[in-house]
Amino acid sequence: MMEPHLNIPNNHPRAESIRVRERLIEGEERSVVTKSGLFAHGRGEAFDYLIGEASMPSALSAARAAAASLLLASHPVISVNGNTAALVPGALVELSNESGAPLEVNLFYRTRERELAVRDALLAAGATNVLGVGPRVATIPELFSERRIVDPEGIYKADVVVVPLEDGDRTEALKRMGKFVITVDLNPLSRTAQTADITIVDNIIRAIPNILTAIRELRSMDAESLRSIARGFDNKSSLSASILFIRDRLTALAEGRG
Ligand code: PTJ
Repeated sequence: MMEPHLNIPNNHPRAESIRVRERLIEGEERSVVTKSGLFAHGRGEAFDYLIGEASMPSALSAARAAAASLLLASHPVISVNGNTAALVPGALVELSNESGAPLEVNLFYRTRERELAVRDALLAAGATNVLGVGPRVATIPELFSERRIVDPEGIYKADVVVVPLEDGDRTEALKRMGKFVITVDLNPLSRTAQTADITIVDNIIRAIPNILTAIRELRSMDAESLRSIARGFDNKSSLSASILFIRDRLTALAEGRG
């Protein structure tokens, strides 16, 4: 266990946010997180400020639709990158157990060292089987980043893929392969957010536990009721609701009503 860099007093107004940052910095030192992951987190933090660091109603509905889609899937898979492994390893393992979706390491900045570091972070959090680190043969067509390399038993044959903090190119490539894509992205304007089938505009720290809660609630429902929840979700309307929520919140703050 690495020494924490800072002793953050509990009464510091930004204590939780600083602790989250520390998790990423420690993750970077263990090669779980790539340096670009630190920048990506900063971008996410800025959007989290705008939404008020709490799950918006649209994010809760999106998490519920994601839960229904995972319960209906024949072969769901959860793609794990450096940031998600550093921030929510335990919740990812729980989501994998509850949904039956295996975890697959899939990195934009892929090195053997990072693959193993991310796998180890998941194993340390209780995972028993992690895909994406063995000798892989499958590739996503027309994709040129390292994210094209996928596990033939995982993302390659999946019908539903959870890809949090994703890049737009791969989301588009997964869609072209006929996958149903669920993402988590604090930026409702990102290409991934706009391309996915379900975008949860929320911090991954809140979004994965929200999907878990919804799975536990919906688990006893029959397939037809689950299908009606999944079909009743429209990503474009949900993204619009997120953007309008931010607009209304900023208006209220600007007028001293926040
Ligand atoms: O571990 P690797 O090599 O796979 O690399 C991971 C990163 C995140 C560096 C890589 O996927 C990347 O460069 O992603 P992007 O294109 O920067 O996109 C990341 C998106 O996630 C941005 O839209 C951020 O706003 C958003 N984001 C950052 N932190 C969070 C977040 N969304 C939800 N929760 C967060 N904590």
